[in-house]
Amino acid sequence: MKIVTRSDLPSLRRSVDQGTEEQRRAVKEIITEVKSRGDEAVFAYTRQFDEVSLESLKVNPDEFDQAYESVDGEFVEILTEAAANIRSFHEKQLSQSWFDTSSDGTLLGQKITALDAAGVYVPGGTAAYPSSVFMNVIPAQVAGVDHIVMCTPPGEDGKVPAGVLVAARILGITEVYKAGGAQAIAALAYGTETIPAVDKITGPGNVFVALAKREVFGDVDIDMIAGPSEIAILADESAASTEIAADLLSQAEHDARSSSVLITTSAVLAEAVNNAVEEQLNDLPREDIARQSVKDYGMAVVCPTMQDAVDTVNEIAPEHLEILTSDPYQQLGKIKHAGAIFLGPYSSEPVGDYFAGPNHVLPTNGTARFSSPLNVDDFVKKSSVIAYSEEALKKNVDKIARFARLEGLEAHARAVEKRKERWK
Ligand code: HSO
Ligand code: ZN
Repeated sequence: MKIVTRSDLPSLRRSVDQGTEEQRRAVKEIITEVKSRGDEAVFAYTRQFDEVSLESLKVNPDEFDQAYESVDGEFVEILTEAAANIRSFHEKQLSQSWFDTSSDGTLLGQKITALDAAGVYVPGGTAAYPSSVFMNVIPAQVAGVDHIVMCTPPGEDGKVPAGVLVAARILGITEVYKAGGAQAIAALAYGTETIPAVDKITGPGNVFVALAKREVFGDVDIDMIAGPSEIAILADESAASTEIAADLLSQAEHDARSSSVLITTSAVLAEAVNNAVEEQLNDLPREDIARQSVKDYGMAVVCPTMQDAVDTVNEIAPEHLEILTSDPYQQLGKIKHAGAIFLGPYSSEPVGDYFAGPNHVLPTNGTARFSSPLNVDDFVKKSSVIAYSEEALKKNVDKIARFARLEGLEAHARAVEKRKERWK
C-alpha cells in the first residue's frame, strides 16, 4: 500500500461504472423483451447467460429442503442468531404515524404505510451471500412489507446456492426465483407470468444489474447503486498494527476495486501496518483480489494532527470507518460522513457485516455525505393527512385564494372560495 501525507492524498473516488455503450443497449433490449415476452424471455436469457435450461423459474419446496439438509446444523444456528440480532436492531428504526391537532380543530399528520411488495436481488457466484439476504429482507419485513420475493441467477447445475436458500427459509421467504442479471430486474419491475412485479428492488449486482436498476427506476423504486466495499481506519499509536492490517484486508478481499485506507497521526504505525498487510496478504485464499485492491486502492495517510486525520475521514466519507484511537468516543462526535462507524478494538468490521445487527448495505464512494445505510424507512412511504376545520378555513380562505391567483391558478382560488357559500 502507498504511504502518503495528507497533502499528497489523491482522490479516492472511483468513477461510477456507467457500463459501455454496448452494455447499455443490451440492457435496454433485455428489458423490452422481458416486458413483452415475460417468462419466455427470462428462460431464453437464462439459457444464454447462465447456460442452463430451466424447467421452472420458481425454487420448489424440495429444493429448500435439500439446501437445508446439505448445510451443517451449527451454520443454521449461527444464521438464526445473526438474523435475530439484525431484526432487533431494525425494529428500533420503525417510525410511527403521527397526527397533531390544533386549537382550531385542524388535524394534520403523517401516515406511514409499508410498500406492498419488495424484490431482493442476490448476485450469483461467490457473491451469493446469505448475510446480504438478511440485510435486504429483514428491514422490509420489519417495515411490514407483505410480499417479499427474491431473484438470483442459477448455477450451471440449475441450482441456487444452499446458503442463500437456507437464509431465505430462516426468514420465512418462500418465493425465490431463478433469474439473474438485467432479465431479473426487468421481471421484478414489470412482472412476468411467474415473477411478480414489485414496488422496490434492492440488492447488489454486476454492471448489468446496476444498469437495469437505473433503467427501471421511476417505474419502481431502487435502493442504491452500491460500489465496491471500502474501509477507512482512523488510528493513533495506541492501535495494534496487525489488527488494522487484518481489518483493511477484510474489505480488500471483496473486490479488486475495493479501497482500504489507514488514516493516522503516527508514521511509525503506518509503516508497521504496511508491513503487516504484506505479510498477511501472502496466505489469503483470495490473495489475488486483495493484493490488486491494496495495490490500486490501499493507502496509509499520515496526518500532522488528529484534527487533520478526522478532516480526511470526512472528506473521504467512507462506507465503513473504524476508530482505533485511545479516545474513540471523543472522535465520534467529530465524524460527519461515514456509512457505519465501528468504535474500539473489539468492533472489527466483519462484526457488522454479519452479526451485530446494523445493516451492511451502506453508501459507498463518498455518498455517505448524503445517504444512509439501508433501513426500515426504505420500505415505507409517508402520506400527509390534512383535516382542516371550518374555523381554520374561514380564517385562511382569502389568503389561500390570493396565493392561488398570484400563481395564475383561478380554479384553485375558486375551489377554496366555493366553501364560502356554506357560510352565507
Ligand atoms: N462488507 C460488505 C458486505 C459483506 N461482507 C457481505 C461480507 N458479506 C459490504 O460492504
Ligand atoms: Zn464485507
